[in-house]
Amino acid sequence: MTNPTARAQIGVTGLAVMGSNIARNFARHGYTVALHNRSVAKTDALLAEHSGDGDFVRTETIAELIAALEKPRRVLIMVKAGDATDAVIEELAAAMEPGDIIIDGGNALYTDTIRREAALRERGLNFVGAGISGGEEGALNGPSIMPGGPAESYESLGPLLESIAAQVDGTPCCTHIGPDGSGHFVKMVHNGIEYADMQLIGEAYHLFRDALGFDAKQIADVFTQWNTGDLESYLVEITAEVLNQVDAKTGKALVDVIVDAAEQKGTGRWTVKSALDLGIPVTGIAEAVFARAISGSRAQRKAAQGLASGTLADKPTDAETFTEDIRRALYASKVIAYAQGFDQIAAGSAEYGWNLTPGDLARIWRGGCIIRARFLNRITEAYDENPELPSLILAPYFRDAIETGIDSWRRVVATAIQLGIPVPAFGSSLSYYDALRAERLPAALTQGQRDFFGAHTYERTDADGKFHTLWSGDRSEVSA
Ligand code: NBP
Repeated sequence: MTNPTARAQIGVTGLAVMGSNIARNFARHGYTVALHNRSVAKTDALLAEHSGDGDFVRTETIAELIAALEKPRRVLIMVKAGDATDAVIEELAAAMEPGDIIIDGGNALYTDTIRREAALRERGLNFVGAGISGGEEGALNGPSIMPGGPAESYESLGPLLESIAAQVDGTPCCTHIGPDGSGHFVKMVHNGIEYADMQLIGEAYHLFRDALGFDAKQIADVFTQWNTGDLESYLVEITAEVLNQVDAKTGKALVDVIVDAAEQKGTGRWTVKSALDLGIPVTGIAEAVFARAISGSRAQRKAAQGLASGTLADKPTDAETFTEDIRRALYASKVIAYAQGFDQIAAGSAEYGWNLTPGDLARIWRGGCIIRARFLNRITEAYDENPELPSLILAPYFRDAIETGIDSWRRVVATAIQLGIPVPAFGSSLSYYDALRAERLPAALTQGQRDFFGAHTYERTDADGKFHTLWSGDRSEVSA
């Protein structure tokens, strides 16, 4: 007999900022949503404030939550990532039946998702690790959703997720990413790219402030202007808003009274750790993570103030030209950051056998998420045209964009260095580009050194095989 109370299409457990907004988003799209939170107060607060959003079922225990759901049961977990997620999964799994679906929408580490998916599969349950981007606002009005897990579960779950996701040109910003941890892996790299994008914008701001002497309002105006062109994006848009904000207490630009020490929750760090394991140079993302760490080393920074700068160059006098140089440098560096992120996705896909489609990822990042940008249409087009693209910078559009901006990019990096302004992301992106296009890198010397001290062997330009030299003046060479 059908349980008459089992009428909810989806359950949400974990009703803090993200969970409550996603639950409301489901309800606004006509779904009956069973609500659960460890402490009932959050459930009741949601119902008190937002019951008008749609049809909710209030539950106090996991048993009640499970009983409120139609089959196959679908429960979205939106709790703090880590141990809390494991605890909630265990409680849900114990109460569920084969074929039911557990979705983890938190920021889980993808290797945890791989482990959880395997364990739940053994128990006949479907586990979907879904990356969700867009913060509080996106969760309510349409996030970008990156669900991994078994393809069968997407048949039942996909339509619900696609209906609450952001929509761009009639396409939902949600698609089945691939097996097990792929959704959270892709979300992790998305966050890494977000770090790089924010760092590059920060460096541009720094140059405007210290190389051109612009105040926050002037810089805000530049970003507002840039948001009408190729750089149009959520991050550029909110940069202008942040810079325009006036502090109610002092009347100054708020940005000038905020402590200059950036925090991080860890997804950028995860991206870099994973890239190191995969052997992929995500220099822009790594520099962004390190730049936040430097900014947060407050005691060290205080102690280092007043250290010699050396002789600094004069500041640029033609503000208009230098502004355009910065715009081009920002665009080119951003292309590099995305190219590196997509390289990491390709490497992760190969390592774990996920068979990911890069063009689809760019497509679902066009709306809802923090890195949404006009630019992503170009990435989608590039991968649609050539899914096997060896690097995004080889796609004709991006190749041309870099060619147009290369002189500006070099001027910006050189000027910043001569003025003592740190530009780690602009600089490392340019070095990455130069390294990639170099005909001959100094790595031949590195190989010689490695063979010298460790007999690690090297390859020759004129013969196949591995070689080892008996160094120290002896010219003999032996095949390894
Ligand atoms: P939080 O990450 O602040 O987590 C708070 C929620 O976790 C509350 O519902 C809390 O229940 C529950 N919880 C905790 Br803490 N320990 C628990 C346990 N042992 N058992 C059961 N429930 C437990 O919430 P959030 O900021 O809404 O984020 C939710 C997830 O979404 C996180 O994984 C986050 O990384 C991810 N995310 C956040 C954003 C964002 O912009 N904030 C964006 C994208 C993804 P309680 O009320 O009883 O304490």
